[in-house]
Amino acid sequence: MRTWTPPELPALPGTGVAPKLFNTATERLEYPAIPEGRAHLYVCGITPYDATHLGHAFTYLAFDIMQRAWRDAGIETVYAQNITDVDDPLLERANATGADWRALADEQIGLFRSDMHRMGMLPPEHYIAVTEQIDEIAAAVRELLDRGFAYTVPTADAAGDDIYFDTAAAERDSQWRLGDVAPYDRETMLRLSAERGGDPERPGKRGPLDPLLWRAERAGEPSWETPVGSGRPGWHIECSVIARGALGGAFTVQGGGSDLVFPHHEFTAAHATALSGTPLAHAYCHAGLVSYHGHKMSKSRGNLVFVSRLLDGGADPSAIRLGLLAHHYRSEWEWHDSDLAVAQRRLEAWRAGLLRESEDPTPAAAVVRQLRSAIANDLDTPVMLATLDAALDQGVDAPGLVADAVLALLGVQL
Ligand code: 5CA
Ligand code: ZN
Repeated sequence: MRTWTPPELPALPGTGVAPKLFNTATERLEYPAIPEGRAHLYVCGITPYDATHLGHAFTYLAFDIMQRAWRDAGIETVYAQNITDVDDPLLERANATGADWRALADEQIGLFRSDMHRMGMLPPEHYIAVTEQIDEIAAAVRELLDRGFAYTVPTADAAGDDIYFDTAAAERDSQWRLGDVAPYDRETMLRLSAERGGDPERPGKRGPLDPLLWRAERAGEPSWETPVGSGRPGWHIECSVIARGALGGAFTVQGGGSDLVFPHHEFTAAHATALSGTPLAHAYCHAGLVSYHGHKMSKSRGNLVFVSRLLDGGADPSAIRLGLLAHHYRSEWEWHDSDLAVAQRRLEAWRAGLLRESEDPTPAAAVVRQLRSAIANDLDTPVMLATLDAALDQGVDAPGLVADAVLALLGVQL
């Protein structure tokens, strides 16, 4: 899929250091492996309806900042993102509104692309829709069947069988173990599976957590003719195949919002390990979930604040970025409508501070050093913002350097 034009990214004097990142899988801060100085990042993309809300923007901004940190440290980045452009909730929305699912997806992908561009987000080098990789995904399902990691479950309402991943077989015959990614007990996994697209109660499965790999064609649903029958792929195998196809084995970071830890990232990793014998990623990083009006901002609840509406209403994209960056990417927090005005005031204060004549200006080189040390500490943007509040309140000796650092590391235009 087409992406969007990259934002300006000034080079700063000297180099930063590679960031230490919190790995969900080990629950520790780590330096994930970056072979040959190239960091490979996969971030789970949108299901294209109700895009782009501030929860989405917070997650994509976290991984935008991660790449800015790597680039400033002299590390090249290769970024892949998917689009889940065929999936139950998208089809349900299209049915409910009488829209064609393909037209809905295309319109929302266009809106997301425009929002990402306006927000100054670094675009992925590989931007891949599920519907562009059906053959590759079906081939992976075929291989899982052939190697005993998958089984069929008969259907009452379809001509063919559904296909499921055999969790117990994978634990026995591959290097993957349930819980490798998600630090949860079994009871929590069962609850999350039911809440997040799984079907632990479905009769005929070998294990309740076994996830769907292939859904046989149902009347009125889009489907593709493949070597595993006519139908469409399950959710986790899509990201597993797209990520490995774009980035290869054991890449640097698998990312997304924390609602994806289980079952999505657990089974994305399980499928990849069963297929390739190597882990999917060196680290699994997750952004905290943004709430609004007391609940997680979600399409199902409808409590959404759209980036495009804020921008169309005259909001400065840099102010929206500052409103989000005021929270550490792993924190769970609530957006209040007043947050935008607070961020706008901060942005204006910084812009004024840049022009301030001072008797005793803060050395810009020291500001850059402090920004680099904060971003290297698990992308600590609240500390970066506090550093800039203090420095710009006092005035700086080299405003151009500070403006470049703010643009390069935070994507905020002063
Ligand atoms: N298509 C799948 C991933 S393969 C999906 O989760 N799509 S999504 O449109 O629901 O979400 C897109 C991204 O935004 C995901 O990484 C998700 O974890 C993240 N996200 C969704 N809601 C929130 C929220 N309220 N706060 C923070 N991140 C969120
Ligand atoms: Zn995904």
